Parts: sequence; structure tokens; C-alpha cells
Amino acid sequence: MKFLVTGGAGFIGSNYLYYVVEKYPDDTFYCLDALTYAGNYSSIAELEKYPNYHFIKGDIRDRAFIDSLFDAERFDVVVNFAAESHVDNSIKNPSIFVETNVLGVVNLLDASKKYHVKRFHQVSTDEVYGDLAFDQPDTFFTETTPLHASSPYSASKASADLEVMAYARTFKLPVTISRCSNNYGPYQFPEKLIPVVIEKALHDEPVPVYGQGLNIRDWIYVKDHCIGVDEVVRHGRVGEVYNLGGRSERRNIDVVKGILKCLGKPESLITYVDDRPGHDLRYAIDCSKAEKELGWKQTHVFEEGLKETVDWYLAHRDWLENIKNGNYRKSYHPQKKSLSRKTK
Ligand code: NAD
Ligand code: TDX
Repeated sequence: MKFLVTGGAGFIGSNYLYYVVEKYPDDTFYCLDALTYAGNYSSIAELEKYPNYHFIKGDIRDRAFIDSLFDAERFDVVVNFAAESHVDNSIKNPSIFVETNVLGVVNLLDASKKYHVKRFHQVSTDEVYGDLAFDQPDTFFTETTPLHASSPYSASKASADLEVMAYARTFKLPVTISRCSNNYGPYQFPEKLIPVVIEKALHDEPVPVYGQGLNIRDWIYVKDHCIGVDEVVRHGRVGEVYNLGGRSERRNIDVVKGILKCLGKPESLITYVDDRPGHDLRYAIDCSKAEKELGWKQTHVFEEGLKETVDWYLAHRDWLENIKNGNYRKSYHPQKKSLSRKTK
């Protein structure tokens, strides 16, 4: 089968590609990425050695380009990771979140419909459900929890989910959606909590904790998420949503302290800063549907996964440094590539 994987130069997309390209040598994977500030070609450069992998630089917001790409390549499966993904950015500049996360997805849906894609999978987030109260620890998001997004980011992802389900109902497009909790692991851009803390602490700089650090996130190791996406794409029922979660709820302050401990850095680096506007209090996922139907289960104990993650960043300090000094943006050289794609 021929897969289009959008957003593959980002954090989760790159981890997914490393998993599937090796696991399925008889399938072909086309990574489409616009290489925005969050895309990092150096993270996926190693994949070029696999004959069943190709990279295409392109933007899902470009409707004519997307149409011609689908016409030329006739993909069987689309897995959409491409998105503006950072909540803080969506508070500063909401409109690009609508352009990429909603209109970009509609472009992909239209092309998938026109060229008869056999499965369109949308990678979504638990944030579409809004948040849960601190004083009701036994409440969880299920797939039937109403959409109740809080930030411009989560509102754009919820809008995309509604479009995906509308294409399933109206046009019988064979879709699936997975909604996952907070990911951590290798190749995460240092704007998100865990790599921010690692990077700041490594430079003995103040570590910013929003508000009082009491907000709770459910953490999942990125590879467990990628395995879950693969299960849903291959075995999930058409038209269904599957929650994927880590069963690892932690307060932000405890995550931050855990990282400092792994690094042997003092807690005095912690600096409480202004809270995020509209800051979601608690996320917690009930992922029993995916566990029962697909036999999927997340496998990492958070503290062990966190230690592995800290070790990965320590072993790849050049990866972080190249982001800090901007060199990562020069890591893609189209003229050297034999496989740059021509579309009509
Ligand atoms: P990321 O920001 O690290 O990567 C996004 C990728 O998409 C980048 O490579 C970027 O260049 C690309 N991209 C952005 N706009 C594009 C466009 N217009 N056209 C083509 N490519 C474009 O994000 P991530 O953390 O890897 O998240 C991937 C997906 O998973 C997103 O859809 C996000 O909503 C979802 N998700 C993320 C998390 C998390 O904890 N990070 C949790 C649940 C769901
Ligand atoms: O410097 C920081 N200090 C801090 O206290 C940052 C960057 C974050 N935080 C807090 C805010 C959140 O409560 O840490 C928590 C995690 O923040 P982020 O890493 O920005 O993630 P979050 O806002 O929870 O959203 C993430 O999970 C769901 C991803 O960015 C989304 O793409 C995904 O959909």
C-alpha cells in the first residue's frame, strides 16, 4: 500500500515514520512536510536510506498542489499529523491554526475523496474535549465526551475532527480519528514543556512553570502513541474515534522536578511565571476502547520513559543546539536529492 504521511518532519510524525518504514517494507511511505519552524529535516534524514521511503516538501494549505500530488501518486492511505501544534502560539496568532489545522485538513479530505483513498486517518488530541476538574479525579474523557475546546489550537483540532466525521457521513469517506494525550520522547521541539525544561536546565537557566504548576497532563511515550496510530489505521473500524492515553497523570511541577532530578540540577532553577490564558486544568483519557478492540496497550512507566527521554536529549545535544542556533532550518537540501517530486 502507498501511504501519505503529512507532518512527518515533526515530533510524532518522525517517530511514526521510523516505526512503520522499517516494520512494513512492502508498503511505501511518502512524507509530506512544509518544514515550518517545527519541522526538522535532520530528524528524518536517516530515513532516506530505506527504498520504501520518500520525502516531499509541500504545504497542505496549497490546495492546487495537494490535488496534483494526489493525482500523480494515487495514495491508498493518508495519515495526517501535519498541524500547528503549540497552544501558546495559538494564543498569539490564532489564524494560522485555522489555515493549517482546518483548511489544510479540508484540502486533504477533498483530495482523498476525489482520488478514492481507502483510509484517511486524522491524528487528533484529547484537548478537543476541553478539560476536567481537579476535584473529580475519577472522571475521564471517553470517545463520547462532547467536544468542548478551550484554546484556539484545540478549537482548530476539534473543527478538523468535525470535518473528518462530516466527510465520512456525507461522502462515505473511510475515515478514522485517534485522540491522544500529551506525548514525550525523542525529537520533540523545545517549545513544549519537557524539552523546554531539559534545554533550560542544561544551560542552568530559569525553568518557567506556568501558574503554580498544579495543572495535570496524562503523559504517553511517543512510540506507544505511534503504535496506537498504526493499529487504528490498519485495524480500526471505519467512522470510529479511538482515544489513546498513557494512564500516567502527573502535575506539571512533579514532571519538572523529575527532569531536574534526572539531570542532577537544583530545584532552585524553577521559576513560577504568569499562567497561560484559559489554561486547561486536567486531561485524563479513558483508552479502554482501543485496548479492548485493537489489543493496543501503552507500555511505558512514565518515570522510566522520562529518564530514557532525558538520556536521549543528553546524547543528542547537537540536535537541540542546531535548533537554538537556527542551523536545523538548513538541513534540507533539495538539489542533492534524487527523489524530489514533480507534480503537474
Ligand atoms: P509538531 O509541531 O512537532 O510537528 C508538526 C509538523 O507538521 C511539522 O513537521 C511541520 O513542519 C508540519 N506542518 C505544519 N504545518 C504544515 C503545513 N501547512 N503543511 C505541511 N506540513 C505542515 O507536532 P507534533 O507534536 O508532532 O504533533 C503531530 C500531530 O499530533 C498534530 O496534529 C497534533 O495536533 C497531534 N497531537 C500532538 C500531541 C503532543 O503531545 N505533541 C498530542 C496529541 C495529538
Ligand atoms: O514552559 C512551559 N511551562 C509550563 O508550565 C510550557 C511550554 C508549558 N507549561 C505547562 C502548560 C501545560 O499545562 O506544561 C503543560 C504542558 O504544556 P505543553 O507542553 O505546551 O503542552 P499542552 O499545552 O498540554 O499541549 C500538548 O498536548 C496536547 C501539545 O502541545 C498538543 O499539541 C497536544 O495536542
